[in-house]
Amino acid sequence: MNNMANDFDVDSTLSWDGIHDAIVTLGLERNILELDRDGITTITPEQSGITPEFVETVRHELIRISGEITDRKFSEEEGPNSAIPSLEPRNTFLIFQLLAYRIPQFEELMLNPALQALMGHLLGPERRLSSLSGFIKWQSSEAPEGNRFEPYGLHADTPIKSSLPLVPLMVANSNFLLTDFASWEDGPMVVARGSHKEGRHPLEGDAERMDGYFAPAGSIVVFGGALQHGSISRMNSGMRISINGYFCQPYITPQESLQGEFADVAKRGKLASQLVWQDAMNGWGVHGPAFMRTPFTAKTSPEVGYGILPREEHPNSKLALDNTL
Ligand SMILES: O=C(O)CCC(=O)C(=O)O
Ligand SMILES: [Fe+2]
Repeated sequence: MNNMANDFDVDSTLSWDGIHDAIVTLGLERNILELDRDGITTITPEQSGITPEFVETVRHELIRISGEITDRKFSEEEGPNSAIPSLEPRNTFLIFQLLAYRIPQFEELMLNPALQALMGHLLGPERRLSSLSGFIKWQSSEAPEGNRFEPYGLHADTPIKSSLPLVPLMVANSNFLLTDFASWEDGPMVVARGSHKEGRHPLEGDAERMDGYFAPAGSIVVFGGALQHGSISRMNSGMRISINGYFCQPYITPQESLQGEFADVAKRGKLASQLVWQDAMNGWGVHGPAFMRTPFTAKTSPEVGYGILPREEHPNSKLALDNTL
């Protein structure tokens, strides 16, 4: 990381004033203007402080995981060593969910000061992580047909039918590029610049106004949930790799269930704890909410069967048995 990003306390982005100051301190004014005009912007490695070594380490991790998951050998230059028939001819694309469980470097990425300053601008002080996924593409054996966007159709990331450009937004996304997205053949993301102001999801006819969005490896591309976008098949040999960090408001159901699983990450500070839902007031699993774990006994623990208490032993059993109520 560069010195400015390195010394920056990301917990300062837990207030609107702090977010404002972070944007100025980290020199992100151009990005704010682009988010307003286009709905999308790129954080350069100079702004994020992300080093080429970090990019390389994470890229290798994702290539390794690609092979592990598909039981093949992947290389950056060639993709998989044997075709995956169910994905041919054009869906030569994989998303690995739950990357926070798979690679230790996710913390450094998620807590990057420039990323959190822009996410703060789009989502405000209450933002959380929704999901962290690896996006992998390799060469398609056939070109896309006509104007179709494959393997990833046109959409806006907002999870409900309306994509109202609320302030702050419901969701916002970031793509950390681990390879260069330099030409159409690389299979870049496509975007309708300015469409974040329209408050709707794209229709087939919107394909015509999609531009390719290009940026070099090491960049973090940031866009709000109302932007209409998609991506196209890769026609070059080799791999196209990114990590997509999706953030949301606390009132949105996150894509991944993270609560209670990242106590170690939560120790890194208030923002880290909030992002992994450590303090969440809702969405808990069988162990109960983080703020008040259910005092199960060995007999009643979820491991031996959730809901094991017979109804008549329940403290309110008199009420439960009174069927006149
Ligand atoms: O990178 C892609 O291919 C699509 C990305 C996308 O739609 C997203 O991150 O929301
Ligand atoms: Fe998307």
